[in-house]
Amino acid sequence: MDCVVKNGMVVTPDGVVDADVAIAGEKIAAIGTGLGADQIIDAKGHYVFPGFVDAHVHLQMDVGDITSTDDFTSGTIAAACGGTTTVIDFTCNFRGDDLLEGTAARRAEADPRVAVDYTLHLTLADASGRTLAQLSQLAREGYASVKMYTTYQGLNLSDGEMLRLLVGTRDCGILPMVHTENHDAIAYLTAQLLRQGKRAPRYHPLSRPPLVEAEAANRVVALAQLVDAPVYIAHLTCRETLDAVRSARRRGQRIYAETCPQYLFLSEDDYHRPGFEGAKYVLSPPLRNRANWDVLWGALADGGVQVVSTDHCPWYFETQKVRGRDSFAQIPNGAPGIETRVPLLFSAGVDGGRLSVRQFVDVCAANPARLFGLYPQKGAIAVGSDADLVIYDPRREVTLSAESLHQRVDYCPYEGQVVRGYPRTVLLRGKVIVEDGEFVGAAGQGKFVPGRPFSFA
Ligand code: DUC
Ligand code: ZN
Ligand code: ZN
Repeated sequence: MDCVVKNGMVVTPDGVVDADVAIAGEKIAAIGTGLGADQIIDAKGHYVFPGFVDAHVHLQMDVGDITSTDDFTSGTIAAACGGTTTVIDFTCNFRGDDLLEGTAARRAEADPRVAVDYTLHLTLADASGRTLAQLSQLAREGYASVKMYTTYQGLNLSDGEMLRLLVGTRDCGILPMVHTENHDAIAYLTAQLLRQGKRAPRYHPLSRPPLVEAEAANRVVALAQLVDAPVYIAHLTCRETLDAVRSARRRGQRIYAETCPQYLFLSEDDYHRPGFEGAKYVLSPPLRNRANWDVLWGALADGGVQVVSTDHCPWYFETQKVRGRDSFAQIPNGAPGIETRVPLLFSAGVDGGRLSVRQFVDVCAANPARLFGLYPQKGAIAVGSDADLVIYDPRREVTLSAESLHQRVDYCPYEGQVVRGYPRTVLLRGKVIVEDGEFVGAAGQGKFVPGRPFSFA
């Protein structure tokens, strides 16, 4: 054994056990008591969690002439400090682009820079014969998921394209993640608001109300039912979309869903902050009313929603968000969250009594790993799994603040919020990469992790 994490409360797939976790090379070699090795890490009084998996991040993503502020190094260092050891980003090709080229380009950006392990959702922006053929080639090379959009110029798919792609992904054993908002409805509502002179950030949510999201989700779910394809609904925000997911599942459809911390902790009230500050919260789908918080927490507890990921997509408030001073429609969409997801979910979820420790690990690690073909290499503390471990102090109190976080951006949406519980030590494939909350690893140490075809029961 190279290393033993001793005396922690180890969260295994079978429950929480007081045990040691022994590591040989990059893998977990044994879980038991009285284990020894040259290197001992004391975890007494701490949880030992599997490294957390963030299934939805946008690092160094170009939008027009600006790029989201965290690159593959800064963003994955922030992820690591927050307990996340695997992230799933996206290829950045648009309609008509060559998917193989897009994938190779994104790999070239990420491979030398990542500080944690990662994989990519393939963005399917058209349903051409070439795209479908390239999809099946890439599926054989270990890409286990795709992203499809019902909105955004250059990305939004028609219903016919969606159907063909649902068949293509189904036949490759690939789980499609779908951004569901009705493109034409957003365009109509936005134009109407701007015509009425309603240009401030607080009008952003009115341009994309819950029905805009739920209509697209219902439509995608119906298309998936027509061709018996599984679907994963990205960033579900509200009761209306949850109803679509729940009724599909009652019909026997394989429909999965994620939500994000912003929809559990923030609300449309944040758009009414003084001055232009509401722009910090302009992301899509938008924040909803507070009544949805309990709806979403309930769905995480009862399995209605399987995953909490971040949609991390930070923009500088001072230089980038301000582009939308004259129109909410020009504010770059997105907010930071890659570093704060796990502490927020543990604090309000486990410490706050809304989730069991096991449910917390399921939604933040095990379920995303299962759905995207990485389990049990990722998302589990089990013999043979990668030795990605988070030694977590359940009592440490931290005040979240842009100043102390590692995310490369000039604000924190949760500024001043106190969380109880925080990662102390983080291991990636057996190596300590975070110690006492500070990153001690290296850029480029992360690896691309090939996924296996979809088989979630
Ligand atoms: N919405 C998206 O759809 N993508 C990136 C960030 C955001 O807010
Ligand atoms: Zn999206
Ligand atoms: Zn996104």
